[in-house]
Amino acid sequence: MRVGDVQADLVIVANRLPVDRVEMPDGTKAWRRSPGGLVSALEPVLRANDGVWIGWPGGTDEDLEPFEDDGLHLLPMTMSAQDIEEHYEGFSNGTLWPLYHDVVAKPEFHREWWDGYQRVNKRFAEKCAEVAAKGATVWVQDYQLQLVPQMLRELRPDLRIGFYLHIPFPPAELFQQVPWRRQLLEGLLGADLVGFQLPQAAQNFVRLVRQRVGHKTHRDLVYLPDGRTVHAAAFPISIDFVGFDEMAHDESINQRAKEIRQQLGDPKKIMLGVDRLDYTKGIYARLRAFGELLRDTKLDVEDVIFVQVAVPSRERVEQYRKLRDDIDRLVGRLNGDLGRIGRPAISYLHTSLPRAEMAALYRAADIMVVTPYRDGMNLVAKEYVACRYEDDGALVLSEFAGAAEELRQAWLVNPYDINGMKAALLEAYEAEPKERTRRMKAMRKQVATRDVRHWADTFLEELAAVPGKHKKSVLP
Ligand code: GDG
Repeated sequence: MRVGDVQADLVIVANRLPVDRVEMPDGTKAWRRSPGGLVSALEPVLRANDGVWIGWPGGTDEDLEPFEDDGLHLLPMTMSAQDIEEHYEGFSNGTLWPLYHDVVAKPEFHREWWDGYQRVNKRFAEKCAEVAAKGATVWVQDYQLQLVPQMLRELRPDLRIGFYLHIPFPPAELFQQVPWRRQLLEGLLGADLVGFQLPQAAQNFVRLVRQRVGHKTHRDLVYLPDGRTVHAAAFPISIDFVGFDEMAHDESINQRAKEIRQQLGDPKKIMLGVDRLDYTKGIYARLRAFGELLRDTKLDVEDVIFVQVAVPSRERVEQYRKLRDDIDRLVGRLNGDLGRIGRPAISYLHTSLPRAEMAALYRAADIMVVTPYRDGMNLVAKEYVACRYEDDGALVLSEFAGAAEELRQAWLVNPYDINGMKAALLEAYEAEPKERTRRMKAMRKQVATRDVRHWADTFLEELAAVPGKHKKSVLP
């Protein structure tokens, strides 16, 4: 297939391409693969079907030709500064993101943002309509593109369209706030299959469609007046378990894990948090809980250190800048009040790390602390589990992360309950090795069987089963 005049049988549409545009030291531009789980899950399917991935490569106003990267056909979408401000930073991350995460922060509603959201969704839908072969399968990803399914169906009724939401779908009481709630629901109803992380989210969606759009529904099916049915169901996303397990066994990674422990001053125990610096992730409350355990002398800086990696994220959005300042101040205060020479309470890194370094940290950490206020799934929790091939280590996990539905043997906490979090951190810290092993074994079994391949396969199988003219399966 030549990418210039593509007619693809499988099209992935996502806000971002699986590669980033980076500037080399000599000023030239190059592509760097973003090593996400989504990419490794979709790569085999994309290859087997000679598929195309449509998305924004980062940067503004750069018109780029379709190109091939390591056998993947990529189709970059151009975004202007205004598109980014209104569609991406505005409606996607200033309105939908906080609203869909239980209004942890206050969502803002601006009509210009909505205009930008519609405009960008339309462009993605048009591009997709151009490149999809007759009867092709299209898989639209995430909250930035909720209008694409309907826009695309209007242009190309022959396509089989799936949509997957990576973040939570809120209860009706919250969703109702959006002035454009009906348009969003109708946008999603353009798909044949709408996938969510959890069954509760699929139920929220079907209930809202019944109440707000007035369509007939039965369990997880929506009946449209034109005779089409839309299926809403849960497909919990996961990770490349084998890939992480292999990386965790790597000699150099284990060597690096030992070195990290030494560099931290050989503490008895290392606690670890790894998150995008996002207000949904509960970083502030978690560090406070840890600080109080030190202050109450339940823990001692001679024995334990908390390593927090906060990956820079959405830095142009005001709420994210404020969060960064708040956490900077808290870490400074805790280290100032509770640390000793060469023994800080918290080792704080505001940076993104190479994958190998992440794996080494997972290997080094005795207790992984994942305490979001709300999270669609949380892959970090699953990655930690996948790296603990000796069945040791403890996971402290928020009840409000999608992952808590599967990782029942974690020390589950309510992140709003600081005392509860303190108790769970302490329990995980003091747990007998036998108890940790029992829990970790069960969790590893879960993640090993329900990996990201399973996620992609079940979604695409279900999509292929939707009644219609197109009978061909897209699985390799
Ligand atoms: C959204 C939903 C849902 C993190 N720091 C570095 C790094 N990472 C990688 C992790 C992990 C991924 O980024 C983060 O995924 P999460 O699931 O934890 O969180 P979100 O970014 O909020 O993802 C979430 C997910 O979509 C998938 O559907 O689970 O609920 O919010 O894979 O390893 N990777 C590298 N360096 C870092 O510093 N290389």
